[in-house]
Amino acid sequence: MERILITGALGQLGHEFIKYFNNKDIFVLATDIKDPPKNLPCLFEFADVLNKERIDLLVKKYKINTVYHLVAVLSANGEKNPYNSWKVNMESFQNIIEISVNNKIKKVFWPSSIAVFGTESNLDFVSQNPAMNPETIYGVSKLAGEKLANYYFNRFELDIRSLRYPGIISIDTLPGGGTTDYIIEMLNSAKNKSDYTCFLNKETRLPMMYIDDAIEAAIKLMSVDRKKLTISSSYNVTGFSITPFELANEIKSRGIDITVDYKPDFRQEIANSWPKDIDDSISNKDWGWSCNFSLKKTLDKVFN
Ligand code: AKB
Repeated sequence: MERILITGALGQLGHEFIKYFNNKDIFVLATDIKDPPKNLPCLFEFADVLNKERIDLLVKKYKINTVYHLVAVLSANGEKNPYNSWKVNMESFQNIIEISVNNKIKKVFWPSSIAVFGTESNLDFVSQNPAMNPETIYGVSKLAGEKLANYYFNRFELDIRSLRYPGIISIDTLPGGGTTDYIIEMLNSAKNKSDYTCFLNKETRLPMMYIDDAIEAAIKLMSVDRKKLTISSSYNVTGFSITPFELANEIKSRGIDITVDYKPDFRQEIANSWPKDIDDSISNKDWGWSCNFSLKKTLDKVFN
């Protein structure tokens, strides 16, 4: 029987994982450093994952055997304070690793990102293991985390599983401080019938994925027999790729009248170092991954 701890549980992914596990009647302890909403359907404890003793205590108290460690400062926010981003992203992961080894945690899920790539990665279509020189502190910390995952699997057989997420599209729960956030902002503007100023230029192609696919991918990866996994760092996954201009046209083709302006800011440079498209065939081969949500199906969900 799984007993799951989710850190950073009130973020974009956390909310959806809680919903998913709640529907399956699985025990979940959600932790975060923010106030939980009143209707959170699971146990909640305030806990800063930089406080190792507190997390260790909660793991013992609630007999946790699986961890979804979702705490992260995303790419754009990360550039505002790289020192703090490294601390939050890496010290928290190192704490979770140590606690997991000491408490014999069965499995850890930890999201990586397309931010691990860089301009030498053949960005038109990145393979699973190209040259990787990330240009953001977020990307550097995610790549370092991937190396840690690989190291601790080899050293202690700690079963950490990870996906390199593209931009994740959810409407109910907003992300915070990412470079792919424009897509959610534009979709929300369209839903609210307001115009939108995009912080990326109109031709910036980036990979995206609908939230249901993001959850499904993680659950699938977490449930497969470890022997099937040939990668112990992080797996490429994607849904579809799109530019802001193409998205604006798709929205308009649904009869929604939206004016989109383009005023690229510092996030443009980040996006320029990220993939346009991703080869996720190894995920397909190893654990049967394929996305369910095309662009059309995603927009049907968003606008229905
Ligand atoms: C970001 O934009 O920073 C994130 C990501 C792709 O990891 N959404």
